[in-house]
Amino acid sequence: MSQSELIKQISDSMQIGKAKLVKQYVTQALEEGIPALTILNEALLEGMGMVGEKFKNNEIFVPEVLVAARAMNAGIDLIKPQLAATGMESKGTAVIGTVKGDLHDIGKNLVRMMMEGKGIEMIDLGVDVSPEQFYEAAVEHNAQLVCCSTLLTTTMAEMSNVVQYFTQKGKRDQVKIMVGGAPVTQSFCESIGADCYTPDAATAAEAAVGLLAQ
Ligand code: B1M
Repeated sequence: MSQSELIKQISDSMQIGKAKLVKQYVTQALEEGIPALTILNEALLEGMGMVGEKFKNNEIFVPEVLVAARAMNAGIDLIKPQLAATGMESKGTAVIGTVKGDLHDIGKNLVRMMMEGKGIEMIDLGVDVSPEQFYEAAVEHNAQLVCCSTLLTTTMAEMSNVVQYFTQKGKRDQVKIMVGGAPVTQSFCESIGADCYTPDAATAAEAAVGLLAQ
């Protein structure tokens, strides 16, 4: 099978939620030397984009999206070691989570992995994380960076609540707050007084290193 056929097989299997096939083809792709980032961008993310389109057009529904998401995670698990090469000195500590009311976690997990790959210690609070939980974890772990993800327009306001909560507690100047996720934009970031917006996981990891070095 050629590289492009293999990439297509991964994407197609993921879109129909065949996790076993995704694992088989991703393993084959890695053995054939296809870089993890190519598998991520050209097969898994591309495929999930198509799932999103079908979901939006009511061609598929939540159960199908869920199995596709599970298949995507199965593929991500296999490329994770290459995405997050470890063994480097810690560059600082960050807490990360998907904001309150939002249960999407694939993008947030990718951001975490990429940041781990840059040597940042990541405290992952999971999904549906309240401003209080972000704050308490940041204090407990002495984190310099707080990373908030959301995929829903209805929960974007929670990011503003996180910024305000740190301000209320008098800790706003001790942490940098990064925001991201499909509906988030640079102007939204500025409007809520967050420190940094990035559109994807790789850029987020680079920006995080920059912020921690400040
Ligand atoms: Co949901 N969903 N979903 N969903 N879902 C979207 C987001 C949606 C756009 C689909 C659509 O209508 N086209 C839509 C939101 C519409 C809107 O708000 N404008 C939507 C909806 C409506 C819903 C429900 C309300 C559906 C319902 O129940 N009727 C419901 C909400 C539940 C809830 O959260 N309370 C729901 C549920 C689900 C599933 C559970 C079925 C599943 C999630 C499974 C999981 O995450 N474990 C799911 C999925 C999979 C999607 C789509 C299809 C794919 C999301 C995804 O994982 N993308 C999505 C459509 C789409 O995005 N095309 C959709 C891949 C992922 C790698 O990308 O998360 O964007 P993303 O992350 C990127 C960047 O955004 C960025 O980096 C990542 C990679 O480079 N990034 C950051 C993310 N966080 C960052 C943080 C940063 C920086 C960058 O700094 C801190």
